[in-house]
Formats: sequence, structure tokens, C-alpha cells
Amino acid sequence: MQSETQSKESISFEDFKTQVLEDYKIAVTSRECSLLGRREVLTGKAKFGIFGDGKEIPQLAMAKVFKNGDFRSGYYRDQTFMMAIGELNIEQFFAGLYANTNIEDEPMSGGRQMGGHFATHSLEADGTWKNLMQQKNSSADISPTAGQMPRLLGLAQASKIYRNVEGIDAEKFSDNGNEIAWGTIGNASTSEGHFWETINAAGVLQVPMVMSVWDDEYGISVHAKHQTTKENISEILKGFQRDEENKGYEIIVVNGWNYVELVEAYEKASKIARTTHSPVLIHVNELTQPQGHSTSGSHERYKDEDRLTWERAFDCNVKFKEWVIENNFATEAELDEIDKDIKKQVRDGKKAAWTAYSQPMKDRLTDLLPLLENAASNSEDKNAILSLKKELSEIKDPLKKDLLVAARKSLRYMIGQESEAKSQLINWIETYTTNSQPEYSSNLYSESSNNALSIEEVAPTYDDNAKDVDARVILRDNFDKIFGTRPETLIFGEDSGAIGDVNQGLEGLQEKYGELRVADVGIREATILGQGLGMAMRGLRPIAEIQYLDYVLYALQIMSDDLATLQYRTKGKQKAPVIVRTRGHRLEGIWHSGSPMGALVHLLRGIHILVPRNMTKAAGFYNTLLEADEPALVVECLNGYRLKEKLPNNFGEFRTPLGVVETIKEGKDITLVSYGSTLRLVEEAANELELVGISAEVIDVQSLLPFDLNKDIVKSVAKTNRLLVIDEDVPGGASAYIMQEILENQNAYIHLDSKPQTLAAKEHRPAYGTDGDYFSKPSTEDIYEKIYEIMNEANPSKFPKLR
Ligand SMILES: Cc1ncc(C[n+]2csc(CCOP(=O)(O)OP(=O)(O)O)c2C)c(N)n1
Ligand SMILES: [Mg+2]
Repeated sequence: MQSETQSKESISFEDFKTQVLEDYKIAVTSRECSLLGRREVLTGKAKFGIFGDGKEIPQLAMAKVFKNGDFRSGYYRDQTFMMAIGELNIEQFFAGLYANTNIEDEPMSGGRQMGGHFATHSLEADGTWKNLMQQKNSSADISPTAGQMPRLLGLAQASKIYRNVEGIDAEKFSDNGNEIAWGTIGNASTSEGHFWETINAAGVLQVPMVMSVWDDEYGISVHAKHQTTKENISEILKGFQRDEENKGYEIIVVNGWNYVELVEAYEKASKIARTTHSPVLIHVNELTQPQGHSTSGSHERYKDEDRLTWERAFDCNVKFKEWVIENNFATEAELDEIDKDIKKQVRDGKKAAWTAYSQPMKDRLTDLLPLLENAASNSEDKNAILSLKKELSEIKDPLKKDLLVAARKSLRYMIGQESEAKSQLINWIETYTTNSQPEYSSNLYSESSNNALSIEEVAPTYDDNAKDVDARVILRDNFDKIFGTRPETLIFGEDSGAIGDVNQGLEGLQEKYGELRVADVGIREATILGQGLGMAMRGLRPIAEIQYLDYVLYALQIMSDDLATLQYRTKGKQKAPVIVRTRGHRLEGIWHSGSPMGALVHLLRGIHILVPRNMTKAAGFYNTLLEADEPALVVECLNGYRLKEKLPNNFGEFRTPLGVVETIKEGKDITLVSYGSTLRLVEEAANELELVGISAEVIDVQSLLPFDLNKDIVKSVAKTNRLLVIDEDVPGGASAYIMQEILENQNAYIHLDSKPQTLAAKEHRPAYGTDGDYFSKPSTEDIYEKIYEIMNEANPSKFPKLR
């Protein structure tokens, strides 16, 4: 049996034996970590545990063929794989369980993610790329099941781009596109739409993606009969199998306890994907869950005795041990000795991890207790503080929180007094908070010197006799310049290729730059986003086009859960500077004129959201973003492509700054704040109001996230003393967000002489047709009358009632 494996053919028995025993040690170490990890949760030292027990052996086989430059996109069962590629050791495993916030101790997320969510570091401390070809890479896991799929597609596609597009500086990212993106998913999670969308897309694109399904027949308590047609994922995927005539998938089925067959399967998969770029699906059957799904319940509740007996017998580690003995790689006694050794190693590693995690709190406690003692002596309520101190000192392993709670509560017993003891305590609280808060809140956005906010504005310049052109021409010529000068850029979307997008902003560019760089793709927004995300994680500069703003919702879950959290959940160790291009507001009908900007602003913290009012501004945003190292969503105005704009002469160079508002009409009576397509109506209303003596100042927000960094809007309100925010979102949507920024963060309330108000669309989706639009969204008349009403209330004699 062994002689059939390639490993055995190419290496000596002794070498093979060494490898087998190394694998055995990793499998046992991983299992011991799972067993002890569960106990740490049950005794309360860790909050939650989800482990990789029962999935060890296939992961060893995958690790064997996983090369430098490759990427994993997987889920919470993959601890054995991470150990086998040398990216997770025992202490780090426990540091993750305890939520150690030191990224050196807990490299997966610096304590931000629960254990079992894995990542490697793609970035240097300054945010620049490491050489990803000199390490094994794992994109950072997320908890939503199948959420790893869209990104996996992009990670695989990057190899195809690097192999086939000339001129890209690939040194840190690729060796001629030989890298594989390895996906893992649980059997039950293949029920998710993301799984099917990704599988189909990878088959169409023919990218080097090897997808492993870890099949243990269950998704928590729910059996395969409720999850999968025919209870068999590879069986129903058979139509994807490639043959002489058609490209497709290589589909491999293998049992998860059979070491030899697994090694063969992964070697075969690796060879196919690396050389031909054909995707491969490996259905790994007959896996188990020795401890059940997670620490939140026991599987004895839903597995019958037969199943539990079978699971004990077919536990992959048990079968592996039997195989090692049967094939004379070691005796049972030798393996037992190894087991014993490893048990001790894991116990020691766990202890070391606990000390590393808990010692800093104990150290701070020694600073704090004397301060509390002192505070008590200086307080009229001495006993109250002493009792807080006592409670704190009795906690065996205090959390950061415990220290702060005691310190902050103590201050309440010192209100109204001045003392050295009190200032020392305040000082301690402030220093402790300043040091602790970033451990939980840093890196939502890029903190590198290339962050988008640090990219300076460059104004568009014009020839003396610059023509007025259809605005889409400005986008097209700017994209032309971008693709001509930056080989690592590419754009893809529905109708983006052959016809040059539905509004001709990419006209002729596919012909010029090829089908890989200006590409048509299927109708599958989540994986369009995933393509962008994955390729951006491998050093490319993708522009993912979502045809209309209303369809961003299909990609929204991935944008929110994966892209927006990426820098945060890796504490700045991974980035994906993808640009998401879309167009929205004001066309016709329920699904062509939505403006859910409030929803986006709230779900996408971590991504910049830009709402340029014209195409010169939009093009400028693309130029800015390509200089920067973080993701953004750019919403072009659907009704702006055919409006005339003056043709600039510095394409690719002019840059619209982020977070900077623009006053597009000066005025003294009221400040009107708006953005995007609505602005034209606001300007119209403002001009009409001049005729009755109302002078409105109109401000274009341009950038919802970040918002008015220079706090210019409050300067306008200080002058006009009145404020109206207008947009096309639902009431309380983005307009409420804008209002909060202006009133609360910019303190505009102190300047107000009239009630600050918002004017938004109706609560329902916008109805079809010109009248549907008029009765659904704010019209010029609505805006005019709202402003007039505010002025009438302020000065009824000058502005008598309109109606
Ligand atoms: C989108 C989503 N829905 C539900 C959950 C809760 N959940 C976590 S794991 C899991 C079962 C997954 O089963 P499977 O994919 O077979 O993986 P296994 O745990 O069996 O390895 C569920 C329902 C989740 N994390 N994400
Ligand atoms: Mg399962």
C-alpha cells in the first residue's frame, strides 16, 4: 500500500518513517491541545472553545503539499494544519483561548478573535508587504460559515493573474502563478450560497483552488440528511467533474482516517492545481468530533450510541496510531511514550501561556492596590474603597476589567475633594485606559503611512480650451491612464468587459488591456467582492465592480464581515486594498434607485465610503485610493454619466482627498448638507430661494466615511445658525448619521437658532417612473419648501407663510 505513495517512491524508508512519526507527534499534540483547551473553558479560564479534534489527519496531508507563497482560506477546525505548517505552537494555541492581547504571544488576532480563528502575518510593522513567497500564508478566518469562500476565489485567481499578465512586480507574491489557494469548509456549511457561488465561479475561471470539505456528517446537531441532497456533497457535485471536452473540477473522495490515501489525494490535487490551474475538490469523508461541536454543548444529546461507538473506532488519530504500529514505524510502547511526553509538553505550554497572559494584570495590580489604599485614607467613605480593594485583591486571576472597575468605582467616593491620592488614582486610570483601549480598538483603518487620509489632494488641471464632454468619458480616460501605468490594476464586473460597462466608463479598455484585466464576470456579487478581496490580499490592485448600488446587498455580508474587519481582526497584520466601484441613486424603480447609505455606513466601518457628485470627483477618488493601502466603496451617480463636465488634462494624477467637504454655494441664512445625486436638486432649490431673499450655503459631504475631518461644516453653521441635511436614504438613515456627526462631534448645537432637521426619502423603496421618483424622493419643491418653512419660523414677517 505504501509503495504506491509518491513520498515512499522518492524517499527512503527511514526518511518516510521520520516523516510519519513527525506527523504522529503533531496529531497527538493537536489532540492534546483540544482536550486541555476544552477543560480550560469548562473551568472558566477561557470563554469559549471550538477545536480541531477529529480532523487532524487530513490536515497533515494538506500541510505536506502546502508550499511557501500558498494561501489557506479555511475555518475553525484547522489547528492541526496551522501547527503542521509551523504557524501555531502550543503556547500560541492557549494564548488564543485566553484572549492574550499581545500580538507576539497571540499572532492570530492579538486576542480579538475567539480561539480557532487562524491567520498569518502578511504585513511588516509599518504596514508594508512582507515577502509572502518566503512564508506559508493563511488569510484570517471569520466565524460566519462559508464566509471564507468568496475570498478564496480571489486568492486563487491572483495566481492566474500573476501567471498571465505581464509587467507586474510579483517578487513578493508569486512565482509565475504556481501558488495554490487551499480552502477548507465543514460539510454542513456547504449548504450556504457562498459555497455554491464560489464553486461555480472557480470552475468558470479555472483557478488553482483546492477545496477540502471536512465531512463529519453533522453541522452542530443537524445531520447531513437535513443539509445536503443525497447526503453527499461530492456525489451532487459530479456534474462539475472535468473531462476531455470540458474544463471543470477534479473531484477526489477520500476517507479522513486513511493517512496513505490522504497523502496521495493531496499530492495529486497539488500537482493538478499548480500546473494546470484547474480547481480540485477533495471530499474528506468519515471524520468525527470526539468532543462534540464546541464547548457550548455535548454531542451525546443528538448522536445515538451506534454513531458514538463508530466515532470512537474511526477517530482519525486512533486509526493513524493503529496504522503506524501495523506498518512497523513504531511499537505501541514507543507511541505511548511519545503520547506521554506530548501530554507534558502541552500541559507546560498551557501553563506558560497562562502566565504570559495573566502576569501583566498581576503586575498592574501591585501598582494599583497601594493607590487604592491611599485613596481610602483620603476619602470620607474609607470603608467603601477598602471593600472595593479587598474584593479586587481576592480575585485569583484578575482581568484588566477588574482593575479598572475597582479604580473607577473608588473615584465615586472622592467626589468634590482634592488630594494627591485622588490625582494619582486618576492618573493611573487614564494611563491604564490609554494603554489598554488600543488593544481592543486599533487598526480599524490602515495606520500605515500609506493610509488613505494621508494622500494629498491634487487638483484636476485643464487646457485653456478644454472641451465639455459626457462625464463618462472622464472616467474612461482616467481608467485608461490607470491601466496603462499600473499593471497590477484590474477591473471586473457584470458587463464591465466587452461592452465597457453599462455606462461606457470602460469603453474600449478590454480590447486594449485584455480579458483578464478588464473582465466580464457572472452575476454573483458576493464572489465579485471575494475576487477583489482575495487578489488584494496577494498584492494586486483589483477594482471590483458591482453593477448597481441596489445589488451591493448581495456582497454586503462579505464586505461587512470579511473586508471591513480584516485589518481590525488581524490587528493590522493583513490588508486588502480593494476598490469597490458601483453606481447608484436616481434612476427608475425599486431596485434601480435605492440609496441605502445609512445601512452601508453602519455595516461597513473599516471601509471608506465615498459619494462623489460628478465623474471628475469620482476619478479623483480612484487615483487617491490607488496611492493608498486600504479598501473603499465608491458610489458613482447613475444619472451623471451623460451630464457634461470639463475634460481635465492630468488623468491618473488628480486626486480627490478623503474626508474633505466642499462648499459648492456660499450663503448666510442656512447650511444645507447633502451628497451625491441629491446635490443637484439642493443647488437648484438654493438658487430658486435666492429669488425670495434666502441665502443658503450648500455643502457637499463627498465622503461619508471618513466624515469632514477638518470640521468645516460647523464653521458654516456658526455663520448661518441653521442646518438642514438632505439625502435620498430612508428617514433616520445616512442623514441621521450626518446629523450626529455635526451636532455631537462638531458641537454645532451651540450655534443653532432653529431646530436642526433632516429631509430624506419616504420610508418605502422608491417607486418606478418619473412620478414614482417625485413622490418617493425629496424633490426640489420639497427642499425649497422645507428651507422656506425653517426661515418662516425664524422670521415670519420677512418670510410669510408659503401655504
Ligand atoms: C452563517 C452562520 N450561521 C450559523 C453559524 C453557527 N454555526 C457555527 S458552526 C455551525 C455548524 C457548522 O457545521 P460544519 O460546516 O459541518 O462544520 P463542523 O463544525 O461540523 O466542522 C453553525 C451552524 C455560523 N457560525 N455562521
Ligand atoms: Mg460538520
